[in-house]
Amino acid sequence: MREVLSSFQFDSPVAEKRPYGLGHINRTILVTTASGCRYILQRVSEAMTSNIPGLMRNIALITEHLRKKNTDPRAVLSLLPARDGKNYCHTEAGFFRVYHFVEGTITRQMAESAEEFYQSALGFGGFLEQLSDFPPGELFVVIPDFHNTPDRLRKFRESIEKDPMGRAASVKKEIEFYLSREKEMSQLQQMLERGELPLRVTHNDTKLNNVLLDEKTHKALCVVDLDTVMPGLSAWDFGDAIRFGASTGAEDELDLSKIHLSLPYFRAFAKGFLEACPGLTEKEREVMPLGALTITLECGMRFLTDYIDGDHYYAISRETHNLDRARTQIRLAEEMEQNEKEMKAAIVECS
Ligand code: ADP
Ligand code: GN1
Ligand code: MG
Repeated sequence: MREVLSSFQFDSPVAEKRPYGLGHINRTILVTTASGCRYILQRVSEAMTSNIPGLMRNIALITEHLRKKNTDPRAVLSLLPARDGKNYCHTEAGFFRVYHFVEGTITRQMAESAEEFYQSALGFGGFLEQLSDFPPGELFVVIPDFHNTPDRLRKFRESIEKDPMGRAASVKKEIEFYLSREKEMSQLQQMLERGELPLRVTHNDTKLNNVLLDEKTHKALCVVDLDTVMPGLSAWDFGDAIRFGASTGAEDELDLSKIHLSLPYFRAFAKGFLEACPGLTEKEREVMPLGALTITLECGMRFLTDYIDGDHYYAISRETHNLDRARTQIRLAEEMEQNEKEMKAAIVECS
C-alpha cells in the first residue's frame, strides 16, 4: 500500500485510509491527506485488467468530453495523475487509480422517494445525452459482450456443465427459471444485430449507487464507475437502473416477499430518463420495458453463474450471497413479466 500511495501526487501526506462504498467489483478506499483533502483510491478489478491503458484512456476521453459540457467541476469525475504522468499505477498488488473525492454528495443504495429516483434518471439520462456526440468506435471495449445476454446464457450453460463446486443440483429450480427464458433474453441482442437499435456510448452499469446526489438538493450531480462505458444500447442503461432502483427490496434481500417492482418508481425513472435524453428513437422507447426484463434476467443469471463457479467475480459476504442475489432477480423478473402492459403504458405516457 505504501508503494501505491507514494505513486500518486496527493496534495500532502496521506493521513488516513479506509474501505469505502458498496461496489461489488473494484476495491475502493477513501484516502484523506494531512490537509483534509479526500480522494478515492481504487484497485481496478482483475476483470478489467486485460488492457488498463485502453480502459484508462476511455475514462480520460469521456471525462474530458463531459467537462466541456458541465460548468460545475463536481459534475465530472477527475483523475489524479501518478508521479510518472500516467493516470494509473501498477504494482505487484494490481492496478490502481485515484479520483478526487466529489465533496458534498451522497450515494443511495435505495431511493428514498420517487422524486429522488427521478433525479437519478436525469443523471443517467443526461450522461447518455451528453455523450450522444461522442463516437462509440473511439472507445476500447473493456469487457467484450458485457451485455450480450445470449452470450451470458451460453457461459451460464458452460458453468452448469462444469459445475466445479457441485452446487448445480441444489439450485435446479433457479437454473430452470433462467434457461426457460432464452427467447426473452435474446430479443434485444437480435434487434441490435439487425440494426434496429442504434449503438450509443452507454454507461452499462447504471445502479443507483453509481450516481452521486448533491447532499443539499438531492439532485443528481456526478455519474461514477466509468469502467464499463462502452458502445451499447440505451435499453441496457434504462434496464439496469430499473432492475436495481425500482425494486422495493435490496438486491441481496433474503425475504423475497419484500421484492416487488415499484410501478411509481418505474414511471418516475422513465420520465426523468426521457426528459434528459429526448433524442431516443421510437424503437428505443418501445424496448425500454424489454430492457428492464433483459438486464434483470441477465444480471440474475450472472449472479447464479458466479455462485455455480465458486464466487470468483462478485464480492460476497456470505456463502449464498450470489444465490440470494440471483433469487431476488427472479422475483423481480416475474413481476416485470406480469406488469409488461403497465410498463409499456408508462413509457407511452412519458413520451
Ligand atoms: P465499483 O465498481 O466497485 O462499484 P465505484 O467506482 O462505483 O466502484 O465506487 C464505489 C462507491 O464509491 C460508489 O458507489 C460511490 O459511492 C463512491 N465513489 C466513487 N467515486 C467517488 C468519487 N470520486 N467521489 C465520491 N464518491 C465516490
Ligand atoms: C457490478 O461495480 P458495481 O457494483 O457497480 C457489475 C454490474 C452488475 C452489478 C450488480 C463491471 O456493478 O454489471 O450489474 O455489480 N459491474 C461489473 O450489482 O461487472
Ligand atoms: Mg459502482
